[in-house]
Amino acid sequence: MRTRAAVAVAAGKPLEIMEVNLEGPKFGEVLVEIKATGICHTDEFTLSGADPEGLFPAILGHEGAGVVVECGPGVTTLKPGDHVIPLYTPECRECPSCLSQKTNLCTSIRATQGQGMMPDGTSRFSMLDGTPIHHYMGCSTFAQHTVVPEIALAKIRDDAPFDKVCYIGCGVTTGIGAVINTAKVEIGAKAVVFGLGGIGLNVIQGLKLAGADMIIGVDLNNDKKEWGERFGMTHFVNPKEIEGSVVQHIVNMTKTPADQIGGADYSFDCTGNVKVMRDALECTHRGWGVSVVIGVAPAGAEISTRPFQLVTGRQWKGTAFGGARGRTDVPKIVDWYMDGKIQIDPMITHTLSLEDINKGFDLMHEGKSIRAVVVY
Ligand code: NAD
Ligand code: AHE
Ligand code: ZN
Repeated sequence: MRTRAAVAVAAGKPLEIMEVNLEGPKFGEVLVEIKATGICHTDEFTLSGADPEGLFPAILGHEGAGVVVECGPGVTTLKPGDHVIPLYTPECRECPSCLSQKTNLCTSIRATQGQGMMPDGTSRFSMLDGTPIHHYMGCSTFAQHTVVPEIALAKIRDDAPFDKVCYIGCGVTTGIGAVINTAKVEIGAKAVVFGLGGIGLNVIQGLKLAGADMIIGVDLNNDKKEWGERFGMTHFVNPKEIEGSVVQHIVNMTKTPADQIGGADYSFDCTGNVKVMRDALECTHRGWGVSVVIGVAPAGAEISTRPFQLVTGRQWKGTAFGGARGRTDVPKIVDWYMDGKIQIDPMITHTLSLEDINKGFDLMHEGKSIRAVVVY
């Protein structure tokens, strides 16, 4: 069949909207009509050329929601008409990682996914002249139709709006999951969130749900103060507007008469900047501070700190997709949204057509959007 897609033809170039060929689903695969997709900073990271796994041409997009059109042979858990969210972290429930119950990082198809291919090592997408186009993160939601392995689809309820719950395909789950699954934040905690974008605001929302007392947001953009406050941020810091280091500033803010050491119980990097990651670790409390890396950093970037920071009890952790097991957890998060337990609508600041998808990237660069969503 043919479908419309925004194709990343080369690093650093705008996406090109075109008709592409899409082969039907093979064994264990499912053809999905994408109804809506968010634009995440990770799409921009790969499009920019900073992603060591970036491949071109490719159909990017990994934050979608849609409807099953056709199931390939061997598919048993989905049928045409089911509403689904594609998962860049699949859940096969059979690989050593899934069976370990220690991680959400299913390894069953990670190698071919990283090569921009379906599990059999081939692509379903091609240009009209026959040139193969890579899949992206196993999802390729910047196409009106896509093929996704069955194990990488979460079946969701039929009454959830696609243009909102698509955000659960990455940003919402990553932010809230980082708090609940990875950091396991407890009631009364003091936490710091670096970067108040589409992920950071969901970390704030998660911290509020978890019952944190002090939620400090850090961003270079003062417009983000009001955004953070809408979701539960109690204090805002713009590192450009303080005296001295952001680490010392946060340590001072978290001191109490009874605790003159100071430091946050938890911190979260939602910027992808390795200097920020260091600050995020070093502003946590001696003895027990936990810092969670969420941001993804360019090829060649490395994090550093004095080992003393770890010797004295701080822990560095990382999280992908908020530690969520997609097929199990995503339908529950959709229920939380439908039951009013979490907010999504206010964070979707812009709705665009596929033709205008490059405007979504412009809005992100200008710091004007939280999430831009393409509706097909
Ligand atoms: P975004 O562009 O919406 O937000 C980034 C925010 O960080 C902006 O508000 C920006 O002003 C702020 N910022 C930039 N540099 C800063 C600095 N030095 N100090 C303080 N604030 C700074 O991006 P997003 O969609 O929220 O994504 C954030 C990061 O998370 C990206 O690196 C993205 O690739 C990554 N991400 C990771 C996962 C995961 O599973 N680990 C999932 C989704 C996104
Ligand atoms: N290809 C990049 C890695 C990017 C990365 O870490 N991706 C996250 C999801 S970001 C979603 O917006 C992830 O899931 N990582 C786990 C994995 O298996 O990729 C690079 O740096 O090579
Ligand atoms: Zn993402």
